[in-house]
Amino acid sequence: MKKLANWVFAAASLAFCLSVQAQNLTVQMHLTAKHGIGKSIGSVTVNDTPYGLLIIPNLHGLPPGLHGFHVHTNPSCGDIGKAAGGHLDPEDTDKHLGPYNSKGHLGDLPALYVNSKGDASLPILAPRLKAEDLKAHSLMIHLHGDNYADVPAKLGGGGPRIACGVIETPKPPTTELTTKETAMEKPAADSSVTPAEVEEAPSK
Ligand SMILES: [Cu+2]
Repeated sequence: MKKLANWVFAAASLAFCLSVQAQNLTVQMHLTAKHGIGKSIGSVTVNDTPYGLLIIPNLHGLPPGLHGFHVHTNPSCGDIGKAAGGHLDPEDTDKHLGPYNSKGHLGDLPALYVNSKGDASLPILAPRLKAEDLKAHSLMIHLHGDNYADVPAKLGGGGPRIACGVIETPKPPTTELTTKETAMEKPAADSSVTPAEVEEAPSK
């Protein structure tokens, strides 16, 4: 009997470990374009850590300075990034409060630093996110910074969507294909149009 109990415990532990396993993903980033995808600017790797999601950019060809950086809802970068919809907001908070406030968009990331050569390599940490949360969404870089607030301008005051990457759902090694693929086919959130347009408003 004890043996059986041990076995059950071992199996349960294994299942638990598999389900909470830390993950990493690499997202290929491109400049946004009106039609199709723009020029490649490198990639961003995200890793689960005990402190949250560590986001490591390996990007080039961007305008120097600080840029708004977010997870957007739709796994699409088309139409100069507008196809990506609004900031990832599964709790429907409708608030842009940055990466450290749990009452706002889950997809609000720390701003991205681009050096004078146009390269971004400084890692940033998003404590509320896991790699799993990003799957089947997109990463977006905006021109200009992000003040992690909706004032004086909505959505951190970011400018146009200059670069984007679709976060692919990697093929799982085992059999559980169905749920993931069904999730990807879900229609885009209908809030997608408004935030994109509001966000573009501050740009000239
Ligand atoms: Cu954004």
